[in-house]
Amino acid sequence: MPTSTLREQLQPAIRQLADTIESVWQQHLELSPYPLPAELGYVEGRLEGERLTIENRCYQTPQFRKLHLELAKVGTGLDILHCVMFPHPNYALPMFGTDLVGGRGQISAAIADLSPTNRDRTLPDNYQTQLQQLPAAHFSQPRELPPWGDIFSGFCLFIRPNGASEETAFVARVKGFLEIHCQQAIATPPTPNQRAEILAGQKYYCTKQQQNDKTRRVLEKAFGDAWANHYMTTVLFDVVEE
Ligand code: BLA
Repeated sequence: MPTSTLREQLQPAIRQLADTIESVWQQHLELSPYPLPAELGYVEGRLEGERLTIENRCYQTPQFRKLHLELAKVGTGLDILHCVMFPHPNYALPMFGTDLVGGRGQISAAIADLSPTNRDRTLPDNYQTQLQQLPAAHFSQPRELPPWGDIFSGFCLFIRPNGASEETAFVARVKGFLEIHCQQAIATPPTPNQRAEILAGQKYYCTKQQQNDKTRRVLEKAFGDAWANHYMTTVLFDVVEE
């Protein structure tokens, strides 16, 4: 996969996480291109006189409808990584999501989770067992989830990393989440009769994520309200009836 020029300009932790996500995907999954509308692959807007650049990478696999990795830069002050893995609705799998937001040498928000989307909103036993076996990591500045954050599991990690060592530890733990998820996904047989429940769970997840005003505000200021809403509901957190 080509390394982008935007990626080279982003904070080291964001570059490390982007490289890690793509290498775990390549190692474990059968990737094919995901057809994103051409005008949404690379987008530029202006935020209060500063340029917002967005670069999207999207794939699909037999188990996943959409793997989305987005890198964004707002002027010189704000770097963003966003990633979500949307399972096909015939696979009873949780949603992997991560967001890293940083500016001026510091990551202010680092969040990652495997979020259950089944009716009772619990992770499958195999996931729980494997997640419990990941090496323990300590972070000095945990952050509190916003009110819409009831979609996240008990394994959700939401911190403000303190320095390079905590950034590295965050990336390592997210790599652990991803490896567990990819291994479980390829070992999970499809369950065609759970489509409605799986789609309802994914819809709930997306509806909650669309309530993130901090993301919405950044997009609105650069591109306007209508474009921001379109982008949040069709690219970042789209719900499909497939
Ligand atoms: C927080 N997301 C944020 C913040 C900004 C963005 C500016 C505030 C940072 C801070 O409080 O320190 C902005 N994030 C973006 C933008 C994009 C983006 C513009 O992805 C895309 C272009 N968000 C996700 C995913 C998760 C997520 C997949 O996209 C979780 C799996 C979570 N982001 C998330 C949470 C917060 C956040 C929980 C904190 C929200 C709050 O404190 O209110």
